[in-house]
Amino acid sequence: MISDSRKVTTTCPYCGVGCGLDLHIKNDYIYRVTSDYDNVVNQGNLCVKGRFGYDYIYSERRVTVPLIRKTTQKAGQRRQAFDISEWRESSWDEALDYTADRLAEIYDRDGSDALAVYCCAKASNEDNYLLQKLFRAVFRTNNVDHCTRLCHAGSVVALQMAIGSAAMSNTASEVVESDCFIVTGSNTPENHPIIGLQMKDAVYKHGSKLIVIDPRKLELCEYAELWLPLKPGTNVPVFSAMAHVIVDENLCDTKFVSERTTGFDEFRKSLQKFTPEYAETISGVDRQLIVEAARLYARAERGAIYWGMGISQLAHGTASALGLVHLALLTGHVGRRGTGLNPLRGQNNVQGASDMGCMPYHYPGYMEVNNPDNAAIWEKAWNIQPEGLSRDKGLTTTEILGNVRPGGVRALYIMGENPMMTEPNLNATRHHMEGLEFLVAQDLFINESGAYADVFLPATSWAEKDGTFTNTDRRVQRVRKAIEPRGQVRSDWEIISDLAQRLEHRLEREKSAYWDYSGPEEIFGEMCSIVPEYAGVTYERIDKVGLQTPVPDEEHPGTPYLFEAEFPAGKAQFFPLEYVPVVEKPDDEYPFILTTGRLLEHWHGGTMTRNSQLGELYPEARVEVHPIDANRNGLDDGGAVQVSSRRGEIILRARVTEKTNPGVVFIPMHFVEAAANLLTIDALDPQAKIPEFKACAVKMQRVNEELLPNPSARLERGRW
Ligand SMILES: Nc1nc2c(c(=O)[nH]1)N[C@H]1C(S)=C(S)[C@@H](COP(=O)(O)OP(=O)(O)OC[C@H]3O[C@@H](n4cnc5c(=O)[nH]c(N)nc54)[C@H](O)[C@@H]3O)O[C@H]1N2
Ligand SMILES: Nc1nc2c(c(=O)[nH]1)N[C@H]1C(S)=C(S)[C@@H](COP(=O)(O)OP(=O)(O)OC[C@H]3O[C@@H](n4cnc5c(=O)[nH]c(N)nc54)[C@H](O)[C@@H]3O)O[C@H]1N2
Ligand code: SF4
Ligand SMILES: [Mo]
Repeated sequence: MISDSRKVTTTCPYCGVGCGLDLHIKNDYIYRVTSDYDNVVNQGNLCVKGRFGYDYIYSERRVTVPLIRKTTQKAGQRRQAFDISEWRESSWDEALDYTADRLAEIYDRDGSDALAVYCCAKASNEDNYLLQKLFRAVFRTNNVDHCTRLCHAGSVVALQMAIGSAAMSNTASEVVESDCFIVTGSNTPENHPIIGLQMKDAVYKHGSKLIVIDPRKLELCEYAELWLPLKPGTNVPVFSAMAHVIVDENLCDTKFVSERTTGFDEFRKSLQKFTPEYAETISGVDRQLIVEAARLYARAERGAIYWGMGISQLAHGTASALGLVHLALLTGHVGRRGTGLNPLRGQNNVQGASDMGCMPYHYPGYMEVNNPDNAAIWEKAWNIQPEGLSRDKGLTTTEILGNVRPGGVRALYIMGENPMMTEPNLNATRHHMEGLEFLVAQDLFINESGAYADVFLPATSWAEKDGTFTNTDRRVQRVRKAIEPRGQVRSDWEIISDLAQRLEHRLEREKSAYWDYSGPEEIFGEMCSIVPEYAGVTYERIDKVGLQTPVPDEEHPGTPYLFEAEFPAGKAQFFPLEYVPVVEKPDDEYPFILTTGRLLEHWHGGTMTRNSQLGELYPEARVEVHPIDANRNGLDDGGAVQVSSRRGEIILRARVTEKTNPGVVFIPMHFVEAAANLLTIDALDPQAKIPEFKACAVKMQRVNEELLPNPSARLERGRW
């Protein structure tokens, strides 16, 4: 360590693994990141983002002063994206008064449900708790959601239906204790790298058998005993055929099924049609592989399932996840160490933002908003008159934008999200954004969505504030202020509490909720005093090592794995499933299936990683095409190609690789100049409202190199 430097221990701002970071600081500058070998989450390991990706906080494109748009929107006029010159700098007082006035004006005129908010799975528990409190307690609306809707919504609905709890059941590092584990729809080494490392350890050092079920030939396939390369969108027949084999060959844990589940008989009947032969015709997976996978998982002493977006981001995402739940219920592979149903949560604090009630149907602690007893609890806690809070379920993120119209949603508050990159079918998303009457962006950068805002509220990064994040295995960990905030930026919670006080004053309420917090610890304390799962968590207790929720009281050591004795729903429920094909199947005109996802080096819309040195590691978008398809279409590795769907088109370079299967192409979602979401379809899962990001039909055409977009052109326009 350099002399007179200091070290601050905190939590990584990128993915849900929640690695511990030691930031080494000199002169208020982070010059190095390491991690403690004793850290329970990552044992000193970090991926490239945690170790090198923090420098976006120093980017010159970061906004450090509040901004107000110079011209206001005229009635009926549609807004457009702006360049930096179209805003002017303002004081915090002016920006917050202006925001309060405009929001209050719309609330007075059109009522509660004209307002909506996107919370932020990058921000802390404290920030998110407060923002949903503002929209519920001040505006009396449940139009509160966040990126979980685009993420594990299908898994969450399925797990709630079947067992009554949606969190990851076991601790990720327990994977080394599994005899067999399935990884499906998750590119773990790129997207949860340290869990990916633990999975490789499980195979190489502990003899666990890995089954990969994924349409792409991922790095993990090299470690797998079996790889089932299914066609996108065919999870239900593959998982159901595995269940068919397990039942047919008497590999069920009959005691577990009879004691802890209901609905088995009807479910068993529904499996008849899902023979391995039938699944093969639909999914393209060899029937023998399906049989072997079923036997391997069912015969394990401890079997676990880990899954990601390839399960939930489909118009039948809920059914896909139920298919996995069934496998665990049939075999009793849940409720013990080394087993479990493990949806790998993506963002650093998406588990936390969900726990904090940043969802349209739930208060903090998953208390349903339409249950009057729950509403009464929060009315008391927030000092609101009885029946003051809305009992109506709010709109989901995907519905919020779809309802932008006179008489619908008029104003949107976005804290740290980027729908103009991350929602499906961006041409439709743009149309909705243009129809808003008032838009607030609270972020570090003016991202593609912030470019439409009337007011920009600059927030601190994770390195400039205190708080907590809750990681994928429910571990609540400390985030610590390491450096002074850049310029005039303020913490999200500070901005929200200041705005809330201005609003309460402006709305002249008789009773007002409490907003005058001394800091994040007080906010956290308020939340923990009401949410049972967090009741025993305090900043003091998590000073060194985080605690895994539920933590019902201050003596409780936390809960590494769930459902040992029973499920929250009592008995778990089987649901007969139907196979529903993807919404848009390939045809003569659009012959390829497009699947979208991530790269190790980048983060979602790219706002953080492309403003960091990581950007140089993978500077431009590429579409992955199998050599057979490349040959047929005359595409060369590195050559320019236009990819079009019925909704849009982009031009990018080809990467000819066997990582993808014939007939399937993959485009990462990170690059605005070739935005994958211009192509994706906005079809939704009917229960979870999650879009079908993982399958739509596209065509490809070789084009002239000169048509390739310039990746740096955007940066020059002064937005992020
Ligand atoms: N580097 C990096 N890491 C990240 C993120 C990031 O942006 N960058 N984002 C974070 C977030 S929010 C999330 S949610 C996670 C997501 O992490 P993952 O779930 O790993 O995300 P994806 O890259 O979208 O890929 C999912 C996998 O699903 C497969 N797949 C596609 N269609 C199907 C199908 O029909 N069936 C099956 N079984 N598989 C299919 C794809 O081939 C791919 O391997 O990553 C987190 N970590
Ligand atoms: N095609 C396709 N689209 C997808 C997906 C896919 O697989 N394919 N995956 C979906 C999934 S799983 C997800 S989770 C979503 C993610 O979608 P989003 O959440 O919309 O995407 P991000 O780019 O992570 O946006 C995070 C924003 O938060 C800002 N930020 C970072 N830290 C802070 C902070 O402390 N405070 C504030 N106020 N702002 C902060 C960043 O600058 C950035 O602008 O994308 C979805 N979209
Ligand atoms: S694995 Fe996730 S939490 Fe760990 S360093 Fe990488 S991005 Fe950060
Ligand atoms: Mo996600």
